[in-house]
Amino acid sequence: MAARPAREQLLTSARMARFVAHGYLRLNSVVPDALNDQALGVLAAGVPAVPYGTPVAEAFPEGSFARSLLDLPAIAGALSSLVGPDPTIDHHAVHIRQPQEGQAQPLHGDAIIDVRPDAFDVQLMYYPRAVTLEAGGTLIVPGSHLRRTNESDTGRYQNLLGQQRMVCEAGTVLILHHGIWHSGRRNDSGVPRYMFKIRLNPTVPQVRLWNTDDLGDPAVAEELRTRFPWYEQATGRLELHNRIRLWRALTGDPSFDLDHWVTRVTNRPGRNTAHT
Ligand SMILES: O=C(O)CCC(=O)C(=O)O
Repeated sequence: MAARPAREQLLTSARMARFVAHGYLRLNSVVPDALNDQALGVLAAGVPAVPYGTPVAEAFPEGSFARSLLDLPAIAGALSSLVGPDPTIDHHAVHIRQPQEGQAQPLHGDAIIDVRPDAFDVQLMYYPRAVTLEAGGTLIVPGSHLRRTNESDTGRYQNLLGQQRMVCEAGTVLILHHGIWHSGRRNDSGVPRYMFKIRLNPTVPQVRLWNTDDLGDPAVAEELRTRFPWYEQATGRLELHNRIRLWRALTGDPSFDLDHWVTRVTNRPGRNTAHT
């Protein structure tokens, strides 16, 4: 990728904590019109596949549409904060939902059960045209990303409280934790819905890659405590536990906690609990 983004383009700790709680980050209208206009032709023609693990610079050479997209400062800053300086391509795909196509995807996560407690991939979803409620925007379930499910086994769930339908202006980008439950909805509008997805794998430990100046800000813990309306009373607490564990990994601070959730259940006197 391009040179390391300027510090002011990196995410703050509060925004990282928000990503850890919500499982996504939304960047409204960050792609300029000229690139959005170019996108339609590029996406309609198809973007050639690359093998798993291809470095971004090799997959998308300087001057290519996809590279220009990833090098936009707001996008480069967010990606660098989440997956580090030189991610590789897992895969990418153009998703065009045709007008009146009559079907939606079932709810799914883009992985079989993924047991990594201290690493994650991100999926960038880019919408070059405005997406209306009727136009088959991506549905996401905030806060679902750390619940370990097996790909499309969530497909039988419908209309979870707090789910979000992607309605956005042209040039909007979502950056998702790979585990988040999502699906492409039915396009009932009269225009195609375009989306370009790129999944990126980190190549460095995801530790303090963002702007950590505000790490001690109370806003961090506040973000991490977010509860979502679809959470169960008890199992919802497990999500706090999962987030604390991820935050420990991301900050390299094995003592971080919220109200002793993890401290309590890892208290095994006399044993090394550094990695629990
Ligand atoms: O088309 C969409 O909005 C979602 C596509 C999708 O679910 C995926 O790429 O995994």
